[in-house]
Amino acid sequence: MKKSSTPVTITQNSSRFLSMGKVLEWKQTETGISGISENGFFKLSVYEEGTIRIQASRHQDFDPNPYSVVSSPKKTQFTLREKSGKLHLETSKLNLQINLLNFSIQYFSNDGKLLNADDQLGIGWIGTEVSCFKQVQENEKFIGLGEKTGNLNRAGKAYTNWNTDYFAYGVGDDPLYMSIPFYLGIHENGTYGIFFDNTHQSVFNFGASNNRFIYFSAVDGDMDYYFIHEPSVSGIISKYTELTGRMKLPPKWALGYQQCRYSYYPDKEVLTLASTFRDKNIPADVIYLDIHHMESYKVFTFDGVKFPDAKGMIKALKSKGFKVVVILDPGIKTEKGYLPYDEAKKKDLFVKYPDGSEYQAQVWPGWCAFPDFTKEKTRSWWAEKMEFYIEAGVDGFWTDMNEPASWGQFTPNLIEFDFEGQTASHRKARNIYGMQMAKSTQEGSLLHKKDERPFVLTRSGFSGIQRFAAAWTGDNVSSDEHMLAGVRLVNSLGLSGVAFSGYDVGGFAGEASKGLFARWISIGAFAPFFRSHSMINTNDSEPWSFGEEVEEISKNYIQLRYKLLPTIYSKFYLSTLSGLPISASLAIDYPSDPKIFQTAYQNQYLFCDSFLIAPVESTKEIAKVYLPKGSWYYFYSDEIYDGEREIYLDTPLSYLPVLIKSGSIFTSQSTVFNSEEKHDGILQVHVYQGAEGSTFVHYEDDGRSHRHEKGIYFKREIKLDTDSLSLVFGEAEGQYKSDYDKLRIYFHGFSSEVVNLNGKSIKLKSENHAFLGRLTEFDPLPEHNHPYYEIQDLKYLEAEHSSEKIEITGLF
Ligand code: NBV
Repeated sequence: MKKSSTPVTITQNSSRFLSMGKVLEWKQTETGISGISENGFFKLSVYEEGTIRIQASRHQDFDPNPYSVVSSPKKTQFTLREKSGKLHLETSKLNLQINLLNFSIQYFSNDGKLLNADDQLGIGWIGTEVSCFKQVQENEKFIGLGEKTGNLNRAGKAYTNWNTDYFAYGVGDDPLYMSIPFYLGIHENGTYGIFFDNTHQSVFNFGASNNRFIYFSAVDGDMDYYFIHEPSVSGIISKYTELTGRMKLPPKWALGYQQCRYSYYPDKEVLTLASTFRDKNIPADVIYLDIHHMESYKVFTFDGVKFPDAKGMIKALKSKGFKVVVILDPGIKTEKGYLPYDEAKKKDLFVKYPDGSEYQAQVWPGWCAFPDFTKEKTRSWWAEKMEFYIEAGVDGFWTDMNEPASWGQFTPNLIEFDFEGQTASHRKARNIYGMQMAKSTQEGSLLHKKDERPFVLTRSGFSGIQRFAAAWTGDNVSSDEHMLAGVRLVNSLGLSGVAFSGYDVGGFAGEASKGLFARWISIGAFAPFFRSHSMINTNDSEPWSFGEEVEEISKNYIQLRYKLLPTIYSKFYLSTLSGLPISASLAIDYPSDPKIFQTAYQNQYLFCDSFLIAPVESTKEIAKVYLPKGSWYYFYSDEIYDGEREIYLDTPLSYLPVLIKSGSIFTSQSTVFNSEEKHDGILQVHVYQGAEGSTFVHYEDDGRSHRHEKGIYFKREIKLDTDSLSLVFGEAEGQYKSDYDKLRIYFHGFSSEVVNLNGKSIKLKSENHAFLGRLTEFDPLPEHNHPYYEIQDLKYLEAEHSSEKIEITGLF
């Protein structure tokens, strides 16, 4: 194209839509294209073959976005040519065609299929509001967007990203606490992802109130989005998390059961709580101290009356095998003489009005000032202050109210944040505030406990939050619909890069019925983050608070969680490498199966790859479950079902519908009562016969330090090959000695009586195997007996467990 010397005319503050308009100039750059159109500046950068960043701005200097993206463009081959009024940018995976008349872009896969196309309105502005309009492809489904209520398929609805403190939100309400402006489009031609890197309030409209387009927009800032195309949904999530980062391996105790309440106090009550878990043989790892641990809700204090010897109490909890997590709220009481306030004021670390005066709002402690977590100096100050808790023996941190929340819930937009030295108003900084508080808290833990992996749990966050914290879905309500909505929230967070998340089991607000608590805890046992929590002034809500039957059901499922820790921990490890979720919506592996999007089945998910979980209301005794392709084993009895069909399953409260994918492998261990307790030394390996095999990665390390980063781990692949009918344990990698000295390999669905172990013929043993214990029959009438499932005559093999290769053949 001929270079134009026409200067760009920028019309300010138009109240009408102003599109990019005609491209006036463009040039090839090292990583892509940059240019000028009638109404804006643009830049396209090839990050890698399948990832292209598109920026459009009213200003020559594009807005820097310092928070979410942690990777830079990789050196990637691409070609650029101009043909028939279009610019063609091509990589080995993508072919972009940019219309020079209106800067609208079409995205094709390398085999020429249209993946995504801008509406001819393309990108444009109304005042400062920037939008990108896109056509909808036939039968297109939209998934992701993080912590959003509603259906798995978001088509037809619009969502706002504006981090909001929302007590007892409704199951269709929006926005909630965390914003992740990333979604995936799925249709016949393929799958793609779009991450809109703009921290301002944004809207994603997937076709609400119009039949022409979908769009995403933000109240200010640039159009700055990443288009990601890979052949699979999982490939796209992996690339998105390559851009925005992945979680670090959490301490193993954070995968155990956690007990919370607003609030447990005084110290005696906390100690009794701990003893009750131990007395009742209900496994648990963590007890939380909510806001009543503080003196007048002042962070970095302990209430001297409720907790006269906090250190001593924490020591006693530790001796019972408990870890302690404390809540941290950002609001700092504006009280002269209260050191954290005086210090932060003196050091100029608070959020301010544009005239430099301190911004104050009311929260728990009364009038508060707010640390400006978008400022490096504030983050290090906060991190240093955390010594107070760590010195007392606290193990983990829970950042709450970090939207930030305040009474009135209407923060004035003019207040200012440092934004890494590029001062920004609340409009730009709000959505990032919670994530920076979580970052600073993670840094604090690392600063004072150098050898320990941090655990931070956050309510608020933005794209990239997975690098710093686990997330929970805030103040839910004790109801069946909330229980199921929580599953969808967690699955959606998983689609959006946040693998480590959970909900308040039992519901935060309101009262759970016996049945609801029982069902919820059984579902929660299959959530990445597993914690019960409840609101002040509600009934007790511990696993034993709902009577003997619910206590036994809870115990069964919590014990099962601990049996499955070897699988869960291994999956967490894999997730640190791939960014893929622990609880995976079926849209990841079965995106082209329309059934999985149906209301009846959209809550189903795969936990740790092998477990198909079908969450079901507490009031249902029978449920319809959809089995995707393949065949599936009823977890508790090994009854086998063909896939691609709906089945009916009995769903007594004591048996959540769980099915195991044929051909898969998982590991388990003997019951332990906290994650650090010694098991019996036997690694149980469950192998399921199937048409297709699989590879399971078994991973171990010390569970708490950073030594695994220096190679002190034990890792091996266990492969079921259905062609050679063999099971091979590859030679183990790493310098950690496995915690297991024996193997017990269970063969589900196989008929072999004798197998070959490293060339030696071995006769298999067998047992009746139960994953859950039998419930006590409290009612003397036999017709009220609880169902009980065992796998009859399950064949198994015992072997030594070392790091050497093991080969088992002769399976059929
Ligand atoms: O700190 C009290 C609660 C906490 O228990 C809950 O989990 C948070 O989401 N917090 C909100 C503050 C007020 C709740 C009404």
